[in-house]
Amino acid sequence: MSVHSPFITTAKPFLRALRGESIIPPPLWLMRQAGRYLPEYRHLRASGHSFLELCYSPELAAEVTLQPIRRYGFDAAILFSDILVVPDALGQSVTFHEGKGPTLERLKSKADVTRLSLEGFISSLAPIYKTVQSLAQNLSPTVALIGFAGAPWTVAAYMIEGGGSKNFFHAKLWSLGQGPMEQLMELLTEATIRHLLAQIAAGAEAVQVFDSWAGVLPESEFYRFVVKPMKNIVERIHKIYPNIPVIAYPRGAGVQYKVFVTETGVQAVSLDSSVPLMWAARHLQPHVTIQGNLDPLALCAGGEPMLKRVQRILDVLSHGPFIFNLGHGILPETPLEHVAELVKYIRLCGKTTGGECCLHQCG
Ligand code: 1CP
Repeated sequence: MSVHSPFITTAKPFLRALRGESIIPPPLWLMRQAGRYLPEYRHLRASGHSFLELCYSPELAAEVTLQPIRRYGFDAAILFSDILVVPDALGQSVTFHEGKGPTLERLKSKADVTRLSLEGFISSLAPIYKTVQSLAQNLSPTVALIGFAGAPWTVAAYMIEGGGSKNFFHAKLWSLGQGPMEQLMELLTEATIRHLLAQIAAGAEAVQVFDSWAGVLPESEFYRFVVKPMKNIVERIHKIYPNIPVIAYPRGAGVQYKVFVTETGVQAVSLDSSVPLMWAARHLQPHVTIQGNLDPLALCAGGEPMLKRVQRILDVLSHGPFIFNLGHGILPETPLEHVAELVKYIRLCGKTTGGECCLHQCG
């Protein structure tokens, strides 16, 4: 953990965990914690703002970022934005339809990739950095601020498919040489690095890189398009900001989480819900901080089925550096009281680890 400097002290439990400390109870935040499950977000969205308008309005984006912090007191706030602001700022048209997800003007040829440009990229994203700046100035002293970006492969997949996809037919063909994949990956890696550096310059204290579709690639393409770009991103960030922790989320990587961790130099990995806990404790946690990995459906279910799974995660992972989170984003259908129940449980019962489930004593 090369960025874990002994000279830096912080009162923020989230940052301490990222620097390698085991913290009891563990710090907690949830992927997609700002968004459609919150009535205050839906209210703002219903007042006529498009999703991208929210992302590019510093005042509104800061407000949405803070909504889940006010309601639940999480240990970290993640900037309200989206991974697809990068293609938008590179010149590809991106629109979001409520309830349907994003639509992009599909990349079909080398000429389409060549038309994209880094010129003006950072100035197009300037409102986002302004949001980060205002959040950094106004967050409470115990809450950390996370900046983020999509990883090049996942963003490329949306750009090539023109939106979400079931099988990533076109993107995978590009990865096998039937499209200008190297050119697109090079552009996206550079754009991702610049976008993350600008968020850090504006006050982000850690960054998370979302590779939500890493798991659809076979071994050799996983190495070329997931591991290699991530290693490059970590190196470039640490050249300028050696103490900023990088968290990666290579969803669906399975046993390849191990090579990902040892090769990329990240400080933390976010685990999807399919990763076995004992395997992660044994093979990953000695090298990096672990984040995760409650199934978002267990949070939807709530009650004892959720709490039993939460306790098992605490029992297995709280002995090393660990941040509690979900295995994927919170679902819009999630009842608010289940999130409150989860937070209360982690704060109270996360204090005991090692198999002493206090399901009925602390509640
Ligand atoms: O609290 C937060 O996390 C809010 C900030 C945030 C983040 C980190 C949003 C807001 N999106 C993301 C990341 C993101 N966006 C990912 C990576 C994480 C993941 O796998 O969930 C991905 C793949 C996207 C792309 C995207 N944007 C989708 C998924 C499309 C698909 O393939 O299914 C969707 C639905 C969006 C829109 C979006 N982004 C964020 C919100 C709140 C919304 C809903 C917009 C709305 O209708 O109001």
